[in-house]
Amino acid sequence: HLPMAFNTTNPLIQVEDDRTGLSVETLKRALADNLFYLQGKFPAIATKNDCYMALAYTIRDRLLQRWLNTFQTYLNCDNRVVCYLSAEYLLGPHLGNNLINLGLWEPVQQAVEESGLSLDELIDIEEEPGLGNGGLGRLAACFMDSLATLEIPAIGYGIRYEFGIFDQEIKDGWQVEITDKWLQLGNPWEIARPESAVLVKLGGHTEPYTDDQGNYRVRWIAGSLVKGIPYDTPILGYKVSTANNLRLWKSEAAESFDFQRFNVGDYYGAVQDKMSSENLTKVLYPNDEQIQGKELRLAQQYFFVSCSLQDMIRIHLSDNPTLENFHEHFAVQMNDTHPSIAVAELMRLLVDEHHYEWQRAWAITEATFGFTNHTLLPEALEKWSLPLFGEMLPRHLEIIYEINQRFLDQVRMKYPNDGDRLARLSIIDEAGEKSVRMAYLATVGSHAINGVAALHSQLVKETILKDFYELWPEKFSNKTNGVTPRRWMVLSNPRLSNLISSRIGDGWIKNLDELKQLEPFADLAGFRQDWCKVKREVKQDLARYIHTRTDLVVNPDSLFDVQVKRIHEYKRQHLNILHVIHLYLQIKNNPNLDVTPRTFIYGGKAAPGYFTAKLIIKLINSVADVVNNDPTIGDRLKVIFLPDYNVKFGQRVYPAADLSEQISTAGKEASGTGNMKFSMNGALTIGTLDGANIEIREEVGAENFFLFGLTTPEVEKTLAEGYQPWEYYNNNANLKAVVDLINSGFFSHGDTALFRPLMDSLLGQDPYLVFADFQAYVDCQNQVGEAYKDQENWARMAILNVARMGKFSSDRTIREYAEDIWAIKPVVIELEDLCPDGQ
Ligand code: CRA
Ligand code: PLP
Repeated sequence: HLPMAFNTTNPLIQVEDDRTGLSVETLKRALADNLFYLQGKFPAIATKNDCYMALAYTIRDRLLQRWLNTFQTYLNCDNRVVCYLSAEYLLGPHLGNNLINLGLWEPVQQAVEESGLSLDELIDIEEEPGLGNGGLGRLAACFMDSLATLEIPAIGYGIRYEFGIFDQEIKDGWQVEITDKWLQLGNPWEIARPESAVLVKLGGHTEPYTDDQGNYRVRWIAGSLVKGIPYDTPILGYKVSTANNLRLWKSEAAESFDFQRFNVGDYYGAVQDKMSSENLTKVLYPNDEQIQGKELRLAQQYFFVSCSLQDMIRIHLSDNPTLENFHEHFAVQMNDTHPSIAVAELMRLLVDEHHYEWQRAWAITEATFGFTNHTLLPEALEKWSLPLFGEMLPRHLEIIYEINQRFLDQVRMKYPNDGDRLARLSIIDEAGEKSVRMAYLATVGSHAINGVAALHSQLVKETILKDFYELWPEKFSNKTNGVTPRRWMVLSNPRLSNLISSRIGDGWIKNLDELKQLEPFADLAGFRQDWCKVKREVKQDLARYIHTRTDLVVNPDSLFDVQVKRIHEYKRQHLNILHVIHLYLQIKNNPNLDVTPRTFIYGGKAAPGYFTAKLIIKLINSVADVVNNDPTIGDRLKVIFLPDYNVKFGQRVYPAADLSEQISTAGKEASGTGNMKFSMNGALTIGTLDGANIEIREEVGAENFFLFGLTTPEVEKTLAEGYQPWEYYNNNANLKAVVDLINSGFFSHGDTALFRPLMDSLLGQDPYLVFADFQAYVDCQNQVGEAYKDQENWARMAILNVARMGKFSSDRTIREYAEDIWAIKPVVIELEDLCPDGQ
């Protein structure tokens, strides 16, 4: 129950209207009040950030009741709660999204304007929490939005990195990484809860002992202790009263000073421990789909998992006598293998600390966890070498050995005398340097395993987890990713959203399938006209933004051809730029060529240690330099690399795209979610049969999708038959001309060595079949160029794309998880006070 003093209906205590009132007058007063009392500024000397902070606090006040009521309701009811364990949450700024979900946009806009400020500017000032690398982290953020909107009891658990994904600058065409200081000016959305801190052990050794009842037990004598402090952020549902909690852990020293050392005069030694403990959550590893077997990374993973499980156990025991029914209270989903140590940690907590018998503990563990795989790329599959693992987590290594032994006994029973199979299935990889295979640990410890798009889930069963699938086919399923239409349509594209709502109402925002009602409008010339007008305005907005960021002028009537995503060879940004060079050559060779004017827009970060990806960025910028400054090209081609691709920038660029580049090598992109954001905003896709592209094409219709390239089986066959990329180079004059031009130093001021490593790798190995798909891509791009000339028909196709995107709402995805994996039902949160009698 809420303490009496906070009971809003208690007549003795009046919660000030300034903190809850929704009228424009009250909002203005609250804004001024917060500026003065929280930021400590007179309006005359307040910075834009002060005003943003004052507004953010004004909004936070108005969601607090929802947040507290939500938590209280979950404590008081018997419903299951889903706990999403994710090392990444790429949230994006909160303010605009919260205004939309609270339904407060209009009054707040008016209040802000009447206070002499601009809402757009204040929204724009917010530093985004970039606590993720890309798709996986952004997916977690969309899931949190959908969980709250669907009123599903949920807690998101993760890490409060002090430095999130680096900011990218481009200097002389190269990527330069700048540390992200998102917390520098304060974070009004979080509340620290030091009273709920937990302790986490690391290192040390284990000791067997016999307890009072004569039971054999093991105890873990830690080498060091770290304290986890939770920081809570409310995640609001759209126009419901649910505000779920996102609980992120920050590490601190268990004792801020080692007093013994301090007393003997070793001041620096005493502070040392404090510093190394705080390092744990300092920085996000900036690698997307590339493991770095670094000790600190394993420590981060274990730290947040242990904090979260201890937190769940505390919550559970506050209302239950034992942990016997823990799995009935919590469904825990592991977002890839990053939190998979959770399987061993829950076993340790149950067996060592709460003295459950192994088999009972295992049944609880298995019933608790679900595991989502997000990639098949071998370099992304997490493995920890035994010595590193054992040194940091000695008890967990013993537990994993025991899990493995019992598991392999089961396998032996089903497949007697099949040593190869045992080696293939073992959680411990015995080949080469011995290591723990985290995907296997997650699989063995979960009752449900899923991939993130139909093709990917199929490939999971056929490749990396094939033997597990044979063992337990019933555990495997597909959950195709989705994205939230609140952020990715309503917030980022208000013009289009208003146009849609003006015709079919606004029910689609919560039930995206209602977009279907737009279909007949595709045939109405008047609607198509309105559609094109909106698109042009949105493109103009982006053109203005490009101008302020790069000084380049782009033509909003040109085809905006966009590829924004992490830079990776499998995503093939280099295939895209080869096509640009091909077009450039075509025009140079035939200056009067009638080509569709295009603006190629790129954005994306490369992992700091990924040399080839960085070279691809340099190549794009080098091509841009030449093409944009060549007078014979004029307005026909422009190439832009917009630095620092992040959620904010995504919100500007998805709505403005005409063409969405989804050109990964078939079989490599598990799902993609950018592809969905583009289509939802009326871009047409040029894409391969990969990830969710396949399902997007199925939904929007093959005639409204530009398909090219080898299929997954064709890719495998080509590689198996001994792929020779240089044969494509020799046999294709277009490709040869492009490659020769790069190698001649034409884009590098005569430096013929600069792009050699990239070109040599393409000519020699080309593991992602850029050359094999080149001509098909060029041909398909020609079709795109032709199609764009017929603006009426293009608009028609774009409208049909949007109308048929219902499936790709993350609401649908979450409903599937809730029904098939978590067995969770919604709980409606009432905004009236929970205990009107003041008890
Ligand atoms: N890099 C996949 O590559 C997918 C997202 C979310 C990725 C994307 O195709 O859309 O996950 N995989 O499911 C990943 O992070 C560790 O693996 C991604 O974002
Ligand atoms: N980064 C950001 C900021 C995003 O918004 C998205 C979109 O989902 C991604 C990365 C992932 O993009 P993609 O699915 O195209 O790899």
